Amino acid sequence: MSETKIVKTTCSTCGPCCEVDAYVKDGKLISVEGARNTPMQSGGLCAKGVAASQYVYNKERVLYPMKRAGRKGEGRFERISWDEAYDMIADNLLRVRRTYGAKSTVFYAGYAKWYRPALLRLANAYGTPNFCTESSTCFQAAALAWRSLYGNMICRPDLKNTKTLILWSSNLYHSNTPMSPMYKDLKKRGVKVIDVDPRHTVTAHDADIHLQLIPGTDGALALSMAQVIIEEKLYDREFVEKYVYGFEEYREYVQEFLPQKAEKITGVPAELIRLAARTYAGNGPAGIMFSASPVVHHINGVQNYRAVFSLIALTGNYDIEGGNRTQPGPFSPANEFGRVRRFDGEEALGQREFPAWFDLPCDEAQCIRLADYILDEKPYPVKAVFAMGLNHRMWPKPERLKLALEKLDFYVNAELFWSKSCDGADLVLPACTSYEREQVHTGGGGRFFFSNKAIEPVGESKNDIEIIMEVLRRMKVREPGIADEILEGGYEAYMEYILKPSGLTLSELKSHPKGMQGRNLYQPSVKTYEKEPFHTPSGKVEFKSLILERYRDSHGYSGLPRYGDYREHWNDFGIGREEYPLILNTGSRKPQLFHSRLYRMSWLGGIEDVPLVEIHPKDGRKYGVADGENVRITSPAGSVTGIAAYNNQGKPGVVYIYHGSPNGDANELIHKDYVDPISGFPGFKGYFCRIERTGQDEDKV
Ligand SMILES: Nc1nc2c(c(=O)[nH]1)N[C@H]1C(S)=C(S)[C@@H](COP(=O)(O)OP(=O)(O)OC[C@H]3O[C@@H](n4cnc5c(=O)[nH]c(N)nc54)[C@H](O)[C@@H]3O)O[C@H]1N2
Ligand SMILES: Nc1nc2c(c(=O)[nH]1)N[C@H]1C(S)=C(S)[C@@H](COP(=O)(O)OP(=O)(O)OC[C@H]3O[C@@H](n4cnc5c(=O)[nH]c(N)nc54)[C@H](O)[C@@H]3O)O[C@H]1N2
Ligand code: SF4
Ligand SMILES: [Mo]
Repeated sequence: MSETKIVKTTCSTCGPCCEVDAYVKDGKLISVEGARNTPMQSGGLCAKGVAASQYVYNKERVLYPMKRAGRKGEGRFERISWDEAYDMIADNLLRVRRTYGAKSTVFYAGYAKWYRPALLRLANAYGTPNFCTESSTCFQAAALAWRSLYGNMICRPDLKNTKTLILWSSNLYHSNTPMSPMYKDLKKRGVKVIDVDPRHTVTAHDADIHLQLIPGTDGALALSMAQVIIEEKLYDREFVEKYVYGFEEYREYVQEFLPQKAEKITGVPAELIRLAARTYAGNGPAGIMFSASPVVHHINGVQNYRAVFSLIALTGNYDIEGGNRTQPGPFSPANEFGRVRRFDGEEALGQREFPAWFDLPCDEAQCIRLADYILDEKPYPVKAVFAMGLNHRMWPKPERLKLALEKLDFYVNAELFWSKSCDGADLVLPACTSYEREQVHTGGGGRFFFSNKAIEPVGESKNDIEIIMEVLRRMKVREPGIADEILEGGYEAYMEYILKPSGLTLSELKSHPKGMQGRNLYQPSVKTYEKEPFHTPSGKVEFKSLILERYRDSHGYSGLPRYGDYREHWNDFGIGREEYPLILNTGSRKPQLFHSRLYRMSWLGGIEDVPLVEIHPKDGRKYGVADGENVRITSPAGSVTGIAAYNNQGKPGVVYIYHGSPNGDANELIHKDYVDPISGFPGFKGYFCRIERTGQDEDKV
């Protein structure tokens, strides 16, 4: 019998890549705990992380390269060797490139971030502008809103020095558990917290002021706060005069949002709007924490966030200690690595519909309409998709995308699990988890650490970057022009490459389980704008965006952060509002779920094996639905069944459902064209529905 050994490694079941101690016996992962004796780790772990063994040894893991053996979509596959798989990929991708041009191939990455720079390199070497990721629904719209104002990367709040913090839609106890100790520290330090959230969440519970707005009315709330701040002369006149473009028009526009009027739109009492405005502007320095998704999961999401982000410059909280600061560089060269999309003047997917996405600029294409591009062959044919972690459940009307993928000439998906998105593929490749590979990580503040391989890869699964590297090599043999020095060097050399700017070597890092401090490339600084102009067309913070103005006539964009209420726009989408009286909000995070991927784990997914339809008890009574009853939710785009769960965290009038369930996907309820015209992000959190009993409750007992 062998001893149980503890391996220092990382969990990457979701985003943060937490350091963990893996307990391994006889080559098997027994259990996982939060890392001990490691900076910033407490030994604790979130619910998803604790369930690691169910993740790694899940019966749905893809074990071998599998080639389609039946009709497309039929789901019959046969095992082949890696060698055959690589040849098949190289031959087919090159065939599509020769026949239709490189842009007809999409390289796609789902929500796993670590291999993206390498995949982008592969896309660049191949020559397609269509490198796409899950960011077609996440983060990029917030980044776009920010860049339209400030011209740089989103500036995060300086939590160490802030006196007031607005959490503008961020339920970090559920969505970012590793941040919760920070939140507790803020409270201990006496920082005033304002939480903007339609639900009284655990995070809202700890806030000093909770602005419980109707989903998607964030823009009206922010404009109203601006109105108070300007009216009461709480704004930073000097900063505004020197550095802001479009202030006069903005000042005039915000007059339309007196708190009494904003109360009617947002549902937030006028007095609370005033209090929040005075606290944010008067108890500085103050920061705003943004989220990658809820505000921009609305059809006016970009403008709503523009209105929110304007408050930072208005109050002079931009790039000062305790405000929202330009990053001193996270010192993570791994992030910088390869992050430039090669364009060569080729039209990328999404460029016609969402031109600001590209002007602002973004390093990937916008693939929210991927199903349309494949089915309509417009603006040009899309014939191949090389995907790593493509899950069709991310998109609105996922079944439509699933069918579209079956129409492709060639579709490969590298996956941990056999998801329904694999059924339509020509080839499915087994990828491994973080427990089965080595990886160099860049932590905060220039700290690097090495994640060991805790166990051998399950089945014949491989590390995604090694797969990418071999695909490149096989293409190069056939087509020598397809080359990339870094990808050709092998995975060890790749890790060395990432480390290079830090001055550390891989062998040093491997022998320091607690990690090491690398050379600091960037010095923190404040008020960078005193030294260089803003990277916007005017060189100033653009309350009126000149890039958005470019598309006023062609796309109807407005340079000002104009508030458009989705509840007034239902007509544009052919929706009869009386038939769908409730607002539908899908995907607010739950601690035990992560999009579509964790339902298959009984410890986690078992809590919700069919979708829970969270409804306020008042609405339950109004629509004749009891707690626990089987219900049908119907929207103008579709219908899904689930179980009614009374919940009074939100206000009456809104129904909340988590997405991605194999037993009723809320995304089937969202119309494919219900998107923000600027970003292309779907209105996941502000659509319309009705609820009714299915009358099938007897079946349950
Ligand atoms: N209704 C609604 N829809 C939403 C949202 C919402 O709030 N509401 N949120 C949106 C947002 S913000 C996001 S980010 C997206 C996320 O959407 P997705 O990125 O599709 O997220 P997942 O469902 O986790 O699917 C990712 C797939 O990658 C696989 N995978 C995980 N790790 C690896 C790996 O290391 N290698 C490989 N090859 N595969 C891996 C997983 O098994 C999974 O099948 O969903 C969006 N969709
Ligand atoms: N456990 C878990 N953690 C996750 C994920 C997961 O799937 N599961 N997904 C990860 C990903 S991809 C992302 S993008 C992040 C998202 O991280 P968060 O944004 O923190 O997560 P959410 O729960 O989607 O949204 C936060 C809060 O926004 C509120 N909200 C909903 N609609 C609106 C609105 O219109 N306006 C405002 N102001 N608030 C609104 C919700 O009530 C919720 O409490 O979470 C990440 N972390
Ligand atoms: S938050 Fe939880 S699931 Fe996500 S990486 Fe950390 S431990 Fe793993
Ligand atoms: Mo996301």
